[in-house]
Amino acid sequence: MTKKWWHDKVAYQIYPKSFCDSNGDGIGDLPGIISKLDYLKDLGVDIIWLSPCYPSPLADQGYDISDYYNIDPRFGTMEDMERLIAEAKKRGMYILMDLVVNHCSDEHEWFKKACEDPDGKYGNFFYLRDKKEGKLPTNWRSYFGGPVWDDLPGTDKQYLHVFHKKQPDLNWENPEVREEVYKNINWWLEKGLGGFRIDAIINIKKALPLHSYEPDREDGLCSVKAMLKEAKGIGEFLGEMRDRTFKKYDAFSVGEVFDEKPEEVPDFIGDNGYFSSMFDFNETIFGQSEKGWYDAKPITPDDYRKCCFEAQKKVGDIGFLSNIIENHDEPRGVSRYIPEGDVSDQSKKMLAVLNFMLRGLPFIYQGQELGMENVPFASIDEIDDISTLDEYQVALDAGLSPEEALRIVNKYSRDNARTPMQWSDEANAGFTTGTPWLKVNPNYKTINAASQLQDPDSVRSFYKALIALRKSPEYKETVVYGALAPLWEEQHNLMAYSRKADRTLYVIGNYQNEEQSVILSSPCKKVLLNNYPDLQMEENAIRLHGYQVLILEM
Ligand code: TEU
Ligand code: CA
Repeated sequence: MTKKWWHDKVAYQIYPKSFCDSNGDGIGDLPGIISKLDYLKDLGVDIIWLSPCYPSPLADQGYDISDYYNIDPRFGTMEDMERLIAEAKKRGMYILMDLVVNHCSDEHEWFKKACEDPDGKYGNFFYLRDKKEGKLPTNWRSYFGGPVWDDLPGTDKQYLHVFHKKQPDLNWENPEVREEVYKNINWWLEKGLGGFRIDAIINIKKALPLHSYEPDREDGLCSVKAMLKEAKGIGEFLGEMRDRTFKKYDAFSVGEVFDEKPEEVPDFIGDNGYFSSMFDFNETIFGQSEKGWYDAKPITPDDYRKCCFEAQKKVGDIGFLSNIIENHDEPRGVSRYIPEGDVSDQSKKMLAVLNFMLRGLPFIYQGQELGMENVPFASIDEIDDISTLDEYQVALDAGLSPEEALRIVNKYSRDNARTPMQWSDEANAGFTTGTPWLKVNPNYKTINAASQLQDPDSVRSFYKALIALRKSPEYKETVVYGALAPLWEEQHNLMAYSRKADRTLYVIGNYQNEEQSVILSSPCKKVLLNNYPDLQMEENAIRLHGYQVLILEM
């Protein structure tokens, strides 16, 4: 594997709407982000991924873009964006934007022109089909519920949207669409961006001709995934995109890739892969059900370990995964991966180490470094997210009571991760002086950045130490490139592995409240990180406290 500039970095995802509001309108913005660059630099962050901040009707919170060459006035101005890139650069940091090109907004001028003249140039920017009474072109169910087809306003046609109806799919088969995408990427890279996170990209290749599949729910529709399984040839688009854009700039690109087959890993992230990296979603998709969130199976510590190791094995040293505990589409990782009732600073630190020390590029989602938790939503009226509103209805339709459906929402809602960043114990967690667009998690008085910055034992201080270890001259090579091998896999509720390069490190986490022991095969030279003040070790036997985690040099 060829070494790349970004391999030894640490990345951080910002959800701009909820990060920091500089002008009191209740919406986070770019000047707010600029004011927090020193906070991120202090933590040890090098790469910052911004979820979309382009002009957007915000039907899907910015993942519906109406102008790819601008900044939404709610988030700031183009000058703010240029200043952000420059200020980041001054601090040795890189900015990534979100590339959302499976679809645009129905308020984008391409779509408006397609409505005006569906048989003209812009009609071919989308998937349009003649409207037939009582029959949809295909029976696919959109990711956000309901059929993927809606009427093209003012015409006798329908258009395809695999996400929300305000997110019409772009027709990647049309070379003119691809040219527009490459032109836009290069325009931003010229501005000095470090690269892109690439949204929902596996959806760009449709199986042609479009047709229906076996229904998988009583609504008579089928998951878009049935079609994606059959779609071949996405590589031609992705390879072309790489060659025409990222490659020329040595830019970083991380793909939101799902369901890749083991034999496709080299194509995606090998030495000349389509992307620099792709996210490991093996843990987040665990237990998913075609029926919906209400039917999902919770993940246990042993499942979590298995998912991480599977992904590591699949990729090996072919390329570099991007490892996450959570993102803006997922509940908070500490609430999901730590058994209920066991969530504590100790267990949060354990989860941090187990994920962070995996081979790959660690991505921290805003607030994760503080151990931010899921939000107790008291009613569905407190929810903004379209996906959650759909899943709530799906649960009700399946016969769950409103109370049960709300419990599911509390567990899986994307809004768990989207509440304002908790900066301090002041009003609205110090996020805004106005009224926040989404409710603040009531636990902000105890979980916030200001208090954790002063506390050497806080979750944030622990993250900072973990990041410093990845960057230390002595251990960098091993933490970044070391081969990973699982340890003591037969032990229940224990996740442990070695990382080997010029040095050998052991990462050991006791994933339960009860103590348990491990026997080292050789003596340990040094304890590099420990989430407890003490270590119970006799000869080569270590008795681990509940949720104790250790990084040892062997
Ligand atoms: O998500 C794509 C994705 O595949 C979805 O399955 C997502 O995991 C699901 O909506 C969760 O409920 C990306 C973005 O990350 C997401 O925020 C957007 O809503 C979506 O694309 C459409 O752009
Ligand atoms: Ca604002």
